[in-house]
Amino acid sequence: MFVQKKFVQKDFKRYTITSALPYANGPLHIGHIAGAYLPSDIFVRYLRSKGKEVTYVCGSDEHGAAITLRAKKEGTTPQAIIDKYHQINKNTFEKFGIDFDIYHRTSSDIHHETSQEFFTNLYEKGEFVEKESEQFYDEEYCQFLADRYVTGTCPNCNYEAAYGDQCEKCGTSHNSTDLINPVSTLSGKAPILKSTKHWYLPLDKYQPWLEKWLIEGKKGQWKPNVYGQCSSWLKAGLQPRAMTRDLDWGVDVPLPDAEGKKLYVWLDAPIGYISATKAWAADKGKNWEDYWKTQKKKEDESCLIHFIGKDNIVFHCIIFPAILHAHGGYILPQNVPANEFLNLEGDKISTSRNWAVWLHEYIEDFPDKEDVLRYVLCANAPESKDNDFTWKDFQARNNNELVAIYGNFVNRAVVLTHKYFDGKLPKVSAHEAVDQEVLKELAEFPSRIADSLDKYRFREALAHVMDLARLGNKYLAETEPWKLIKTDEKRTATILNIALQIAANLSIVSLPFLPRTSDKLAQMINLGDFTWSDAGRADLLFVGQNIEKATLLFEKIEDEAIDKQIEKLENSKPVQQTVENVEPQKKEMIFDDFMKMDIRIGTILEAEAVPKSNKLLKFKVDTGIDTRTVLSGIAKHYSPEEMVGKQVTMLVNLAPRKIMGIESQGMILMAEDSEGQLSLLQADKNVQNGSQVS
Ligand code: B3M
Ligand code: ZN
Repeated sequence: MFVQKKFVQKDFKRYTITSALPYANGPLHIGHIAGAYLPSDIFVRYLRSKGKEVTYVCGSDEHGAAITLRAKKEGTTPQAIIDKYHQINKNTFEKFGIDFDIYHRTSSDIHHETSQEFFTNLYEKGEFVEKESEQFYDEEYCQFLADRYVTGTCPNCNYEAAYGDQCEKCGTSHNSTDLINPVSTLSGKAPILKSTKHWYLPLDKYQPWLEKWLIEGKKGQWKPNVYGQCSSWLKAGLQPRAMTRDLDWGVDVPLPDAEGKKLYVWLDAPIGYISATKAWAADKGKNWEDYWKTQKKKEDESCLIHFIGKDNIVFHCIIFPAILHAHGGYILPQNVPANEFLNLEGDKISTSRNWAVWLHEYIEDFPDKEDVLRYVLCANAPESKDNDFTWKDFQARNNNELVAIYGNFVNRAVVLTHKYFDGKLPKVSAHEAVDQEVLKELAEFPSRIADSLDKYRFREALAHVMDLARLGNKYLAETEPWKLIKTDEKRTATILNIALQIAANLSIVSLPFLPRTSDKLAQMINLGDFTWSDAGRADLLFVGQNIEKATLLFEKIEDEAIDKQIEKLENSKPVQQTVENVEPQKKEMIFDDFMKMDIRIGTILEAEAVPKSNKLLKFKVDTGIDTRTVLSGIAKHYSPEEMVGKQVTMLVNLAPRKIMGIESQGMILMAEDSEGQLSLLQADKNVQNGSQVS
């Protein structure tokens, strides 16, 4: 666990919370959720439960090469791509209970205007450096290669598939011409260099300011993984970064001499948080500036927090703050609690390899179990290092923790109250030592959980929540009300009252993590409108009030459901087939022997059965060299009719042989499997007869 020595959670009166804007180029998977969405949603629900004013914004990032490349891959337009995935992702977030105030779009007019206003503001202040420079260009596609259009070896860590603007492995941001062995993702060829004009943000100029604000100001407050990355970039020295691109998709550069130029997606995307807030505020009759602008009095300023994955650190901690600072009048992030990556079954999550648990599929496969996934992703969150999600762990955490601890405790307390007290909250009489002890411990939980949450230690906070359920179970196990009822009804009443007060507390403190469960529990015990500050009290439920019949908060997940998921994943892997009775490899031969064989592509002109043979077919083949007769033992596998017109692969310089009185002038090549099934070897497209095979 990281140490935050100087950490002091200042109390802000207003919070602006953002989650990274996912590219609208594909659906969401558990890695996204664990990184930037679940922690923020937990934090927002916690702040709201404390009565804080919060606006929580997110939306689709709809610009950049991520979108245009996807459109190319799906054979459609960028507009069709963003419309499709924006809707899918918006629905998925809603269904999963990620409670944004707005899920906006960077293709909206208000966003284009807002980001152009930023550009113009910086331009007019002379903050940009205008520079003509050589950039990569694909000659075949007649296009400059911005960002993801070019890949190559990272100059920092040698990762071979780094993008033009960023290496996703080590997180550094670079200029595309820094890449080693660059390759165009359009043509697959090495690009040429061509001169073009762009506007650069002189990050080197802001270095001293960043050192003061970040290195001095955030020490001990920001998570070590975030702070560490930032300090090493600053140590290496910042370089100017182009803020414009030669592209035909994105926000236009608002200058008269900038035909065909767009804003760099990483300039406009974070401004998307501001435009989302503007759209939300306009709708709600609020003033967006309260959430983003500096105020006359420091204490009136909003607390800005960005939740992101580690690959976005440089943009949120260095580039965006530099832009906000250069613009002026804006608050800066108080914290950027970035998470590391979540792996899946020991392997990196990958969209292209379909190695992922897709959220929309989870919601379908496990209806009403959103909280289970929230629980597992939080309990296992990649907070300080990369972590692994496995289906077995998912099942174990559900069955052994949610069902056996949380669900079991609530169920026992509610069922016993119905059994002995007709579903009415029984009265407390004198407290015994065991009661005093449990009530003292109960009172300590809310601040313990809050303390972890204030430090963005979500796993730890959730573990405390589960400890409260454990405390409840332990209390029931020690006091044994099911035995006591026979001899001491008064005492049993006290115990069940206390147990249900613990359950009421459990509902309050688990609300940020398990919102649906918290709600279900609150309804079951008829808990009134309480907030975080009420947690710890033992009088949240009133003597005589109704307790509803117990319903299960969690259900056991059987092996079958888990095996199905594992199988689904396995099916997305290419399988290595090992065949048992495959023919052993023949003796090694030299290249010259291979070169002696003259193999050509030919077309079958005529085909007929050979009389008295059930194996042989006789063909007339156009070999490109001549037309000749060839016999082949494939009568059991192909009819003469289906062979006519087919292209075949043929060994043409095999010495002629007489078979059943007919001379065969070559051999048609075939694959034979271990069961003796034959199939023709064919070129994968029509080729000229006489083409040589080598
Ligand atoms: N769309 C990159 C990503 O999805 C980018 C985040 C933007 S946050 C302003 O990882
Ligand atoms: Zn790298």
